[in-house]
Amino acid sequence: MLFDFLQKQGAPQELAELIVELGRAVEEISGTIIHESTGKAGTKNSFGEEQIAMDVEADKIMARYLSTNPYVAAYCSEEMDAIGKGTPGGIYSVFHDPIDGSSLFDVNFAVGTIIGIYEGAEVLGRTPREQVAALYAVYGPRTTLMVSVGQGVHEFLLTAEGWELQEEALEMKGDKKYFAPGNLRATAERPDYLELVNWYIKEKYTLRYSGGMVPDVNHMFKKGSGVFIYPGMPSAPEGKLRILYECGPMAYLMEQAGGASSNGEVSILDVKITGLTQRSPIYLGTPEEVKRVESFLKQ
Ligand code: FDP
Repeated sequence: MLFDFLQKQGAPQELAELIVELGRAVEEISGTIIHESTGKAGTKNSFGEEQIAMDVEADKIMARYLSTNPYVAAYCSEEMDAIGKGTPGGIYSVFHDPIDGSSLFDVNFAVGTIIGIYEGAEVLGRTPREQVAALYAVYGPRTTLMVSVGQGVHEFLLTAEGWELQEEALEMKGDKKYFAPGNLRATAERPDYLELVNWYIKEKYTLRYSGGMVPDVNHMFKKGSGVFIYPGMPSAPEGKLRILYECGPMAYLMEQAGGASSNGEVSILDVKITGLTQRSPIYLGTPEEVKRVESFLKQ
């Protein structure tokens, strides 16, 4: 089902096969999440952040699929210190966050996996616009997969029979007033962000913020409306979210659905990738909402 759909979307056979494999990895992560301990792993990732057991476990599952896939030339994740080598002759590089929203795992909120795929083994000096596909999985009461190979954004549901198409060609065209203000602490350092948040309150926007980028942005895709913001602040100008593992794939999907992405100046898809650990402020949503954030956040 997933393979045929991707081929109909124009994905080359190798890419479609790779995404089907990633779908299997997601299925395995989904099964593991249900039984995995919610505790800490006692280790830190390349960003110095404490890892939970599921970060380590999901990263291992992804590495097992990626290191043996004949189409993968290179891969890396938020949890890895260096690029992993794939198979000689591989054609794609894959960047992923195996569990996004780790801090929500122990309280049993939804978490996700985010994946961006590029052609070639080298990604530095390029831009997220060069991704040939992006996907994310949401592990909520159900497991869903949002995928794009450059022909719109489509949602699949994990069923007992495998991935079933749930919704085709999602579009960010609605005008419902949803806002998801990440890094709200920044309002203490940024009067412009405080002003924006107050504007949303005054205009009777509905808050939809769980603290997990994947479910929070997924809410916007499913409603076709809204805006997700994770700005920088003087003490952390680039914010927290990473270009390769989080911002790039989510921006690719957002723009594929007719939405917009921004780092405050340009589309996230046009930011030059200078390092594996590069971070960026990010705004995602309908074009109108992203424009509004850009006009408020000028600092
Ligand atoms: P987490 O640290 O729990 O993995 O990727 C980082 C992230 O989650 C995003 O999913 C989420 O949007 C963001 O952090 C929330 O950060 P704040 O608590 O700083 O708002």
